[in-house]
Amino acid sequence: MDKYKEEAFIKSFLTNPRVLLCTVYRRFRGDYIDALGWTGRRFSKASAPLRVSPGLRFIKQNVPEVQILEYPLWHEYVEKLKQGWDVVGFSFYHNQIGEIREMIAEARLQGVKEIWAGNYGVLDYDIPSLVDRVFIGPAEDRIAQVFGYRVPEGEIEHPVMMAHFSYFAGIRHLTFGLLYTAHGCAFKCTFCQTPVFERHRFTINLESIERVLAYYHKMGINDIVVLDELFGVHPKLADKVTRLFARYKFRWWAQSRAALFLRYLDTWYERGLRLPSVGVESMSQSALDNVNKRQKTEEVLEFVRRTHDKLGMQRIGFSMIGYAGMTAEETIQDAIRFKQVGFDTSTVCVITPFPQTPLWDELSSKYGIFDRNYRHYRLRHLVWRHPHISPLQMQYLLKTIKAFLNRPIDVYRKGISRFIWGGLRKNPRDFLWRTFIKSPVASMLINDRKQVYL
Ligand code: B12
Ligand code: SF4
Repeated sequence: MDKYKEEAFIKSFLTNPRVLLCTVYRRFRGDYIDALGWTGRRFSKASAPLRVSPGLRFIKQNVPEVQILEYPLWHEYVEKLKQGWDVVGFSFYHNQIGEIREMIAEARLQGVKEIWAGNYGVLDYDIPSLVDRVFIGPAEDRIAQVFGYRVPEGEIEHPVMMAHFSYFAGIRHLTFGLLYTAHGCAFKCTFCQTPVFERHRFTINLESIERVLAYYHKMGINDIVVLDELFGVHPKLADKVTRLFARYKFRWWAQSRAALFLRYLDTWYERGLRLPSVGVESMSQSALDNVNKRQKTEEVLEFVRRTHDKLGMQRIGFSMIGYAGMTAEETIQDAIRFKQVGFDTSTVCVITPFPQTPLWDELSSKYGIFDRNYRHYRLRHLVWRHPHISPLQMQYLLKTIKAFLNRPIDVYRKGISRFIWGGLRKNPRDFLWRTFIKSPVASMLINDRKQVYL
């Protein structure tokens, strides 16, 4: 804590409000967000239960006066409320609004006077009428001001946050260190809320990233997941961060655009990139242009071609179905073209209009959004009146295309041949040691729920 922050903390100590920030509750003990929920999990039992909230960890790291509660059971939440709070705030996504409404009602019942709402769920049009204060975008600075100091955008510090991963049967095989290096995006895809939610673009404080990476290394972590939507869009920062990845010999996963991966491919591969994920969306150029993706299908083909011989690399492609201009037959043809591209894992979701996006405006005015059930906003349901496809047909298409894209035999064959065989060929001793001994042992010893602030 710097001197200014320390003085402000001491000065405001006696008058500080008691602030509790909380995620959605869990329905039962084993109920967490599965970070792999978007893959065709039928083919594999791989899972990654997310038991930490990146948003809340970031706030606590930078504003230590708040208390955070991550994925409590309902009774734990009620008990916590009884401790008496001036403010209770909630961090949630759109699909969790139903549960958050129950939590708000309980907090009001217990006499909490001020309720805050943060994270992407707040873009829903009903939220301002349910809470006293809405926070759109990163909230560290605005919350710090409640305690009498500031956290300027470029000085936001990174917290420790980790997620366990299981290849099968829920047994812990490795633990990912999570990293988030930059807020905001310069693109404006019509289906995406990021341009509305994150109005400023800025990077996370580099020294704090260094501290966190050193800590992950000390804990025996081998694998890093970069949560950024568009890794590489800040080249200087990406260069420094990837050098650190190389120093610690991390294997890392990042999502970005095909064009950005192509620009840095060889350097990043040498520095440990093993799981690049690309938002392909569709292999129809007119569908891409209609959602303003600003991506050429040739860039995707080029990406897959140039990564083909990279030993140990698993390439993941994300696609969407339910474009207004496509019939069921055209949707299937698009899926066939997507499979032919040759990603090692291909994922598919249903186009879903989220509040305050251009897509929401377009679909509600032209066709009508008939399904407002929050739980259906998980990219698996057709919630608007598609001109050619019914909701039931869409369910069937989603199921069939998922199965078609990821036939178990292909997934295991490619997984084994590219990741395991590729890793073994590149550096057998190191691969065996890190994948089958160091990672699982470290993972058994790590408690991801423990809050660590460096
Ligand atoms: C990592 C990630 C995930 C992870 C982890 C999510 C998690 N638990 O936080 C996983 C893979 C699990 C995931 C899943 C999904 N995700 Co997601 N995800 C992201 C991603 C890439 C980064 C989020 C992140 O960690 N950011 C870093 C932290 C520091 O930022 P933050 O969370 O925004 O928190 C800041 C502010 O929001 C605010 N804040 C947060 N909480 C609170 C609380 C209070 C009280 C206050 C005051 C402020 C505040 O301050 C924080 C610090 O600055 C975003 C895209 C993006 N650019 O943000 C999409 C994104 C949030 N996901 C999205 C979607 C659609 C989904 C899924 C529905 C997809 C699916 N097919 O199921 C699921 C739903 C998960 C669920 N609830 O069941 C959408 C929007 C979601 C929405 N509108 O509800 C996004 C925006 C992607 C996109 N561009 O469309 N996701
Ligand atoms: S989908 Fe990705 S590239 Fe497009 S606006 Fe959203 S974050 Fe930016």
